Amino acid sequence: MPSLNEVLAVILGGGRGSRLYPLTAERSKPAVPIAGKYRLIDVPISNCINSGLYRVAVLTQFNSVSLHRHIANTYQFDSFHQGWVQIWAAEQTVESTDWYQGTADAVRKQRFEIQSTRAKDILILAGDHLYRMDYAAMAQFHWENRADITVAVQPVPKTEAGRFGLLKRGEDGRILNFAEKPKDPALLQEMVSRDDPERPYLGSMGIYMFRTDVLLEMLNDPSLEDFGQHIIPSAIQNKEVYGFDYDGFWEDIGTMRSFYDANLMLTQPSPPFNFYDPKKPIYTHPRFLPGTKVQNSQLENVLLAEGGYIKDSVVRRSIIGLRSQIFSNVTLIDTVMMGADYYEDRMPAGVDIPIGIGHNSWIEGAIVDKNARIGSHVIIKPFQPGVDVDGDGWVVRDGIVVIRKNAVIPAGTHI
Ligand code: ADQ
Ligand code: ADP
Repeated sequence: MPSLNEVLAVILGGGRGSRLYPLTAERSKPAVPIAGKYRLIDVPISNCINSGLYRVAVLTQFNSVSLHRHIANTYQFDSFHQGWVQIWAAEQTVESTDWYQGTADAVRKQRFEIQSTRAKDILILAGDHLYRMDYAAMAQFHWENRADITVAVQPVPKTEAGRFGLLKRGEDGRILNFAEKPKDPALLQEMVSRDDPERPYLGSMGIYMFRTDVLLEMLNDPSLEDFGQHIIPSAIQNKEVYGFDYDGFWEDIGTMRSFYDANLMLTQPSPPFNFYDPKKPIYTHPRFLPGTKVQNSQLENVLLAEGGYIKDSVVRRSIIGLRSQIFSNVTLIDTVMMGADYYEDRMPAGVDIPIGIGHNSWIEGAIVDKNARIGSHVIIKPFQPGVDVDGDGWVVRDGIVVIRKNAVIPAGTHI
């Protein structure tokens, strides 16, 4: 049986990142902050570490400084592990002047790096999922079945079938058919794999384990650009493909709505996903910040990160990120406040609003990106789902108001 030391994890860090724009305007998607003190990339990397998988490559199109800093400051293994976490950014070479096209193309462009690791198997992961999974169990299953490809699958209800790649599993456990996000009723009927009428389908989680030689051989065909659309459907024809069952909490948080909902879910008394698990923690950059000081305020279902200050305010169902400053008489509801990168000793020239939220402001249904300066007497209310608007320093995406990183929202603004 091979060992996890012979497996390379490759995390798909995102294409253009347009679905999370403007959170991805100045950073790559893996560096987007989540849950007040983490970044999206901490989830799959922590799953790798907790599974005993210590070689991790993050593929990204956007080579952002904050992602580099975060990886360099957080994921350094000691000399007993021989592990590493590297960023493989899209680069132009003599051979290729294109940036990554689809997900498989992103991996193809790094085939020499992959070969140089001499890994026997490659675990392909997405960078925008919230879940905890033991990849060691998946690897064991892959090796026991002598699979070419193993796809992590979960039960999917009828209402969500169109969002997933669906797999049809035969008696012997092998995958016989695959349809990427099918809509056609006849095809959907054909893809039923489970007896359960509530959740009759097996959906691909976009998590794949490949024998390295099988993957590299398939990538020789330049028409196969995307895992879901091309590689997996083509593999069904002539490769041994198996489905590995997973039935825990799992959420794709790559859209503004799902990202927002997943953050607010964490403020519930017993959320279905918890960042804290003593056996399988989610790791992040250690920071040595003091506790957040809360003075004369009312907090209800709040996830509060360190280093902040809240005075004479009311906060409900919200995330308060690192170094957040909330001044007096503020009402904050259903909001994801990402916090600040630094404490400022003095404001930049021409700016008279400090980082944080000014007095007498009402902020509801928003995502406030890092280092934003919201003046006093500002009112922000959510829009109807589906509404998109572009403003100065803010946008509305699917009804959620997003205050951009470093934005200055003048006193008295109503959004
Ligand atoms: P999607 O999530 O729709 O479906 P896709 O948009 O290709 O697939 O994204 C997969 C992952 O790759 C995401 O984390 C994304 O950010 C990243 N990514 C996309 N383009 C990239 C690029 N050019 N370079 C680097 N990273 C990139 C997939 C499968 C479905 C499955 C769902 C489960 O295709 O079959 O059901 O995932 O969510
Ligand atoms: P985090 O603390 O969220 O992990 P980073 O690793 O990106 O975030 O750290 C915050 C970064 O902001 C640090 O690199 C810090 O040097 C930088 N920083 C500090 N002061 C300022 C400033 N005045 N303007 C911009 N960036 C600053």
